[in-house]
Amino acid sequence: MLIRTPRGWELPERLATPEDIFLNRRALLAGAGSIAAVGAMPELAFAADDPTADLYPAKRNPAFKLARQITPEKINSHYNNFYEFGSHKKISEKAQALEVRPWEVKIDGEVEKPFTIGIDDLIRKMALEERLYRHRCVEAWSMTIPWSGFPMQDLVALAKPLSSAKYVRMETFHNPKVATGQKAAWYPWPYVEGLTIAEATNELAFLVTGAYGKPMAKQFGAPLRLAVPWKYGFKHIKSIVRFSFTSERPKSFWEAVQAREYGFWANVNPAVDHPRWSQATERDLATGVRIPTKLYNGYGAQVAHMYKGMEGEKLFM
Ligand SMILES: Nc1nc2c(c(=O)[nH]1)N[C@H]1C(S)=C(S)[C@@H](COP(=O)(O)O)O[C@H]1N2
Ligand SMILES: [Mo]
Repeated sequence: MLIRTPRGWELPERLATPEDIFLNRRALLAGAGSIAAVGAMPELAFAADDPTADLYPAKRNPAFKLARQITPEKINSHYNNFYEFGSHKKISEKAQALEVRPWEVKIDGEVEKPFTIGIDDLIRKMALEERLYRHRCVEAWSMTIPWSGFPMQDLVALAKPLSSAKYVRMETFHNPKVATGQKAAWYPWPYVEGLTIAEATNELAFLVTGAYGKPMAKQFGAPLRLAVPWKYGFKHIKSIVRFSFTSERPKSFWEAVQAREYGFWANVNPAVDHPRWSQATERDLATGVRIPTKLYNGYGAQVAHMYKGMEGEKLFM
């Protein structure tokens, strides 16, 4: 039985903490494109010895251009959800304790032949590209990020799932010595997320290895993290160590914690409120401006077809 404790990002008051206001005032002062005003924050770079550093910057895929302003790296890299390192946004320094090499990724479950692959071998098998994606957190803030990585459908192809496989279950590392947040026993560690095979092979489902033109910083979920931009941020599982193909729908981390508030589907919809706050608008962290939220976070043309005939499901929470 899970003990119900308050979690920072669930509290409506968190939508306007002094930290948020600070970040947004800085963003406004900085103005379009300039990050000069956030210069006081320490730079937290990727490991200089990253064995895949030569693959960046990856070529930008022009199909994923956006009109929105890119969130300055210094704002994004100091405002993160990564409960393994704490239940607040300032985990970036703690996350530097995570060792991202060696790193192995296990592929198992209903596949032709389960296997384990080193992250560098995996990355070098894939053709990396850069995509600009919007990111909409369930807490009603958003960012725009230049991710680098490869389509998840390429990983599914490598895994060779059996026809009985209907879902992909993904798992984050588990190491409470390094990730002290994992000592909090009321959470069902490790972090788990899931997608249907249709979702995982949708053109938008992206496995992220880099950001801002270089290997991804640890606080973003290095060395491998998911981006499914039509879904709320909590689906974007970080620091993945395992992909299991299953015939049964996996239970995701937040669903296990509080199913009434966080479901499996978690598709963005401004018309469906979170039980404790509105989802109609979001604060764009690049500008500090509150803007209307779009159905499927603006990606309906690419994804809405997958949910036809599923109206009985709780598709939007
Ligand atoms: N393993 C793990 N993955 C995670 C989380 C987490 O706490 N642990 N938080 C999620 C949430 S709620 C969001 S909004 C995004 C945040 O990603 P960012 O820090 O790169 O903005 O990561 C998601 N992935
Ligand atoms: Mo989130």
